[in-house]
Parts: sequence; C-alpha cells; structure tokens
Amino acid sequence: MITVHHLNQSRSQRIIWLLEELQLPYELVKHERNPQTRLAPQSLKDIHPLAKAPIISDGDFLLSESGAIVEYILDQDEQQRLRPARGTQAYYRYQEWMHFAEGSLSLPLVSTLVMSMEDRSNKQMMDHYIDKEIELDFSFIEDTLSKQAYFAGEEFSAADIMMTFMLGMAASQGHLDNRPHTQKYLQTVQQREAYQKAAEHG
Ligand SMILES: N[C@@H](CCC(=O)N[C@@H](CS)C(=O)NCC(=O)O)C(=O)O
Repeated sequence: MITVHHLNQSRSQRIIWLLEELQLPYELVKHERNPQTRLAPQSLKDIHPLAKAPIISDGDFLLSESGAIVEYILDQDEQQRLRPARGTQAYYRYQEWMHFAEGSLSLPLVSTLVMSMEDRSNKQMMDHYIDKEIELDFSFIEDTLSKQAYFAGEEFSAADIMMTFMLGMAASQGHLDNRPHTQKYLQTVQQREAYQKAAEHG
C-alpha cells in the first residue's frame, strides 16, 4: 500500500486529493511544519534527504516530486483514469500543464511567499532561502551521482538531458565547486557526441 508523507499546508495535498479521486487505499503520515520557520520537521528529513512534501513510499520504493508521484499513482490505477491516452495530443497538453505547475508557475509564487514571510528585508529572506535550497539540492545531486552513473540509474536517459542544462548554469555560478561527482558527471555527458552536435547546432 502507498504511504503518503503529508506536510500541513503543502503540495502533498495534491497527492491525497488524487488518491481520493481514484478511491485507492493509502496510509497517511502527517508531519507538522515548524511554526516559526514554516520549514519541514526532522521527521520528514528522516524519510528523504530533501525533506520536501510530498514523499511517498510503496514497500521499499521511495519517491519525491509531486509530478513523478502523480504519474506513479496513475500507473497503479487499473482503470487508467485522469490521464489522456499516451501519444494523443491531449496527452501532451496534459504533460504541458503537469510541467508548467512546478517548472514555471511555482518559482514566482514561491518567491513571493518567501519574501512575505518574515520581518526581514526581502533580499535577506530571498538570500537565506536560496542558500538553503542550493545547498540541499546540490548535496542531493552529489550524493545521487556518487552512487550511480546517471540520474535515473546506470543508463543515460532524457532526465540527464533535462538536468544537464541546469547543471551547466550551476557550474557557471560556482555551485559545483565542491561537488566532484557532479563535475565529473557533467564532463562525461558533455562529451557525448550528440551533446557536442547539439552545441554546434544550437
Ligand atoms: N517540486 C517539488 C516541491 C516540493 C516542495 O517544495 N514542498 C514544500 C511544501 S509545498 C516543502 O516541503 N517545504 C518544506 C521545506 O522546504 O522545509 C514537488 O512538486 O514535490
């Protein structure tokens, strides 16, 4: 059975809603934000190093990122509801909005929320938030790439194409300076013939 790690007032509400729509069984584990900082508690970090909601577990399998979790749950549904048939235009329109929610819309909204949260200057708040998130994300990336060759495992995948663009930007901002595995990974993927051709053409 799927266990949903839920944080109050968070994106994990999406996952509970989805499971209720599909009437699939699940177990709910509740985590409470620190009332002062509004950050997730240690109990969520004990589950996953990113300490971000939602996180689900299904047996030994642990998954973060609400979009990935939604796809996982939809794949469990024998009636294949709430997702247009693969390969249709409707399916790609669905994908477009799925990615838009986190990839485009969340950045300006979360930034606005962070800047309104405490009695510090907007710049201080934003700097603090960015430093914390950068450290968290690049530690997680470094840890992942210290254990496997590529993001999705031992095989190169399109996830690497998505991640590499961001890692290139991160490298130029100095975020990879103390991340040897991530640096080595970046060099490796950037040596791929197709990457080189794309660099020529693009
Ligand atoms: N892109 C991620 C974002 C996850 C995320 O930022 N979750 C927030 C709650 S809405 C969180 O756990 N914040 C607590 C913290 O940063 O300590 C997703 O879609 O799952």
